[in-house]
Amino acid sequence: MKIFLNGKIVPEREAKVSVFDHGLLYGDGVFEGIRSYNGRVFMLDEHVERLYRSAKAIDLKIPMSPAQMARAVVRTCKENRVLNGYIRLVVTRGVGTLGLNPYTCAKPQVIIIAGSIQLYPKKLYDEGLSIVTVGTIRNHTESINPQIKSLNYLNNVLAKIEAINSGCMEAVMLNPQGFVAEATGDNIFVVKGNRLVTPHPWCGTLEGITRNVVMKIAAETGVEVKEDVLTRYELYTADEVFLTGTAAEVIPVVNIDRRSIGKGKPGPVTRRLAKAFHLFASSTGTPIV
Ligand code: PXG
Repeated sequence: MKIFLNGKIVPEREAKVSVFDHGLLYGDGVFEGIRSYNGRVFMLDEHVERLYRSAKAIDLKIPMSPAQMARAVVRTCKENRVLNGYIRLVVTRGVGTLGLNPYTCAKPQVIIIAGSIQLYPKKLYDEGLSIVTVGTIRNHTESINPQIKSLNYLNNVLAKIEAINSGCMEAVMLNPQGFVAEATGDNIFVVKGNRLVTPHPWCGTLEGITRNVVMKIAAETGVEVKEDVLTRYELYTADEVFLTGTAAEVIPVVNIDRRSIGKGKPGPVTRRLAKAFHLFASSTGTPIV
C-alpha cells in the first residue's frame, strides 16, 4: 500500500509518525472517512469541508488548502487503484513536548490511507441488525462537540465495547439529557408511517454526510423528513429503524434492547432508501482517473 504523508506518496513501511505526536499522546487531531464507488470519490468536497471545520474547532491549522487536500485524496486513490474503497484522512497535531500544550507542536501531520472497509457482515444488510442502548453517554456538546471528528474516539469505543459485550454489534448512544444521539459510528433514523425522523444536530449528533444524502433522497421521493428530538419510546414504537454512515452505508435495524422493531424484519422504506442510496452513490462523485 502507498500512503500520502505530508505531501508525498510513500511506501507503507515508510509511513510512520513519531511517538511524540500529540495525535498519539492525546488523541489530538481530526479525521475523515470517505468512500469511493465506481472510480469516483463520493461526496469528496463535503468530507474535506467537514475535516477543515473539525480542525478549525480544535484550533488546528492544516498545512495545505482544502483544494490541495481534495486533490491529494484523488491522487492517493489513483496510486493504490482504490476504485471501490475506503479512504481515511488523518491530521494529527504533530510532534510536541510531553505536556498537553498543543502550541508546542510545530507541524501537523497529514496522512491519507486508501484501502477498504467492511463494518458489518453482508447478510445483516438483508436480515437487519440487533442493537442495544448503552450506559456510555455521547459527549456533551461543550465537552468534545460530536460535530468534531476528532482522533479521540474513546467515547464511541467505550459504547462499542458495551454493545459487543452484550452480544450486539452496534450501540444506541443517548445524549446527556437522555435523548437519542446516534450509534458509535453511524446516524440513526426512525420511520413512522410516511415520515422519516432523525435526531437534530443539536442533540449532540454528528451531521453525517450519508445522513444528509439519505434525507435528501427521501424528501425527493415524497417521504416527509424531520430532524427532531427522539427518545427510546420513538425507537421502540417505530415502524422501521435504520443506521447510516460512510462505512455502514444504509443498514436496517430490526431489534433494539431485545425488542422487535416493526415487523421484526427490514421494512419497505429502509429497503427503498438503501437501494436509492446505492444508485446515487454509484453514479456521482469526483473521478479518480
Ligand atoms: N456518527 C459518528 C459518531 C461517526 O463517526 C457517522 C455518524 C456517520 O457520518 P458519515 O458522514 O460517515 O455519514 C460517523 C462516521 C469506522 C468509520 O471506521 C466510522 C465512520 C465513518 C467511516 C468509518 O468505523 N463514522
